[in-house]
Amino acid sequence: MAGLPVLYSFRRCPYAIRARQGLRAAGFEPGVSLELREVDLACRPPELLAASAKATVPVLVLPSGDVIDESLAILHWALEQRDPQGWWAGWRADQRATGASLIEANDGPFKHHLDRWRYPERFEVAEPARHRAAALDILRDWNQRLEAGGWLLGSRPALVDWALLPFVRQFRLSDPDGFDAEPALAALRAWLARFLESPELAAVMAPPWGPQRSWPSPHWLYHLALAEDWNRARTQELYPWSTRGRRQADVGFVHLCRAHQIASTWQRFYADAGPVRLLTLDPAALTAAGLELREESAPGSGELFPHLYGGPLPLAAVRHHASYRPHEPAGAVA
Ligand SMILES: N[C@@H](CCC(=O)N[C@@H](CS)C(=O)NCC(=O)O)C(=O)O
Repeated sequence: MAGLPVLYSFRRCPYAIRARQGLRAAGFEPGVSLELREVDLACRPPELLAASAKATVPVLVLPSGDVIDESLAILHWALEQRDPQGWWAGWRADQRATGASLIEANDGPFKHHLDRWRYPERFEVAEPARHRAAALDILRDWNQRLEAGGWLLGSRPALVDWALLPFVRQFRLSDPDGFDAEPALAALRAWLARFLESPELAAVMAPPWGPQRSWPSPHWLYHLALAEDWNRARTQELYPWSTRGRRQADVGFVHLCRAHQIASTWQRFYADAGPVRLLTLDPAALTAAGLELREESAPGSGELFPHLYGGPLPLAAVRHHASYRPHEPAGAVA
């Protein structure tokens, strides 16, 4: 997929949803005119860190090498390419300015209060209800605007609607019953309900826009493990396996693979196994632990695979572990 814009995204992130919606509206299609790389924020790929020092999602890397690492700027870039639904085109300067100030209120105070209400421990907030009340004040203001035409700037959706809706969705998801019972929000609820049922949202939450699994980086190494072996290893602080049913002490090395070899390795050795975990390994941590990586051919495959020599797999080099299935379940909107 060389030569395509690359979008680093995180399925549930409202900023990333915003960017995906804009790119989709502009006619981009993952796997065709854009490469989408789903990111696990607990284990960001080195390619994302190299593109953007702040490494938040979304980040768009253009074929020219230019990097856009703000969701709003990605939205604007997308609509500059094509804007068939008039999210930006056709609005007057004063309407655009109103939209910009609403986005400022969303990305600033509304998100601030939303986060502190949702995650009081993380933000060391003593009275989360105060933050919910402050966010509701902002929602009531938006509700008034929506009463006239059903959309923030009038009777059809504009960029500002798509920019704010993922955040209002997040607010409702935090306490759906409380949100649904809130007085003076009827127009806003109708606006959000249309969004929640829209093909626009469904499309960006399901593959290929919203994959369930993270993008495997060619800079990392991988190891498939039976979930029961991995769980035991974590309690015993030792993973003694080389591959399924064979110990490192007997084989002499640990079988690893690269990003493009994960699915075929699973197919060959784990297809009939129970739950399997995919371990993501940092090669630098392996060599820092005094171990040696050798590229060796695997009998029957005609391919070179990385083999780890010098001891069992060090748990400290495992950057991430997640359940692995080669085929993704259908993406639910959650
Ligand atoms: N201003 C940024 C905010 C993006 C953002 O904060 N994304 C979150 C995920 S929802 C993130 O990457 N958080 C990780 C971090 O802040 O390190 C934008 O609009 O793109």
